[in-house]
Amino acid sequence: MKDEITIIGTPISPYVRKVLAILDIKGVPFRCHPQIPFLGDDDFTRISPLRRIPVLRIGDFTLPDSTVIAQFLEEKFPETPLYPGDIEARARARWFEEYADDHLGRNVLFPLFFQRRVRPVVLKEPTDEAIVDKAINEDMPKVLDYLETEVPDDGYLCGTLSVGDIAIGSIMRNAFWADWALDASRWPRVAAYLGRLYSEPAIARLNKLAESMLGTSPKEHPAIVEKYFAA
Ligand SMILES: N[C@@H](CCC(=O)N[C@@H](CS)C(=O)NCC(=O)O)C(=O)O
Repeated sequence: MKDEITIIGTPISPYVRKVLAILDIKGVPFRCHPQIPFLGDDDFTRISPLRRIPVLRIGDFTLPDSTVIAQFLEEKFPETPLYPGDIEARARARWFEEYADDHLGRNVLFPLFFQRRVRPVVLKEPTDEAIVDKAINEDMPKVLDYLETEVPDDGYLCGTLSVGDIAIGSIMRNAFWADWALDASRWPRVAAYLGRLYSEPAIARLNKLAESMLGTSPKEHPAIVEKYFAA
């Protein structure tokens, strides 16, 4: 179909789940082609010059980058907004999105999930334990100390659920999948906040899908994803 939305990228990626969650919360139908970036062909390079996922495709129109896609989806489907109406809250939501995608991407996702799951499973390379240790013992505590001061007792970072929460929750989830555990006695507000986020139906569904794909062969992924969204 001409107007059908396809998200290219495996739901195991937090950046992909971010845009899938946005589509699901907004009630927009979509398909997902579970591309693994490291296995992309020339066509993938054409639509994603940095060879990263996600990429959105609607007919001949393609758009890379989760933040750019999120803003496009907000403008195209303004119902159920995920950027707050208040200008300051909206700016803060963008800050948390940027903080997650950039800082947590470099200091949480890359050193933990990439080292412990992608390198040994996809790239057949050994995990660099020094990188993992630094992330767990130095960088992650700083992230959690910061978030502990920012998250509210109830609700979300900028009032209602926003793109900032979705971005943070997505990347933190991949840390759990890299056998990292959150010390809830040291960071109780973050633990409660993530618990609320992961109970959001769209986020819970996508996390379940990604969990069912972990440890399976990339060859099986299209069938797993197809079956999941058909159900
Ligand atoms: N800023 C990009 C980051 C996307 C990103 O880094 N995706 C990872 C997968 S989790 C990727 O494609 N990595 C492949 C690579 O860097 O070669 C976005 O928000 O979409």
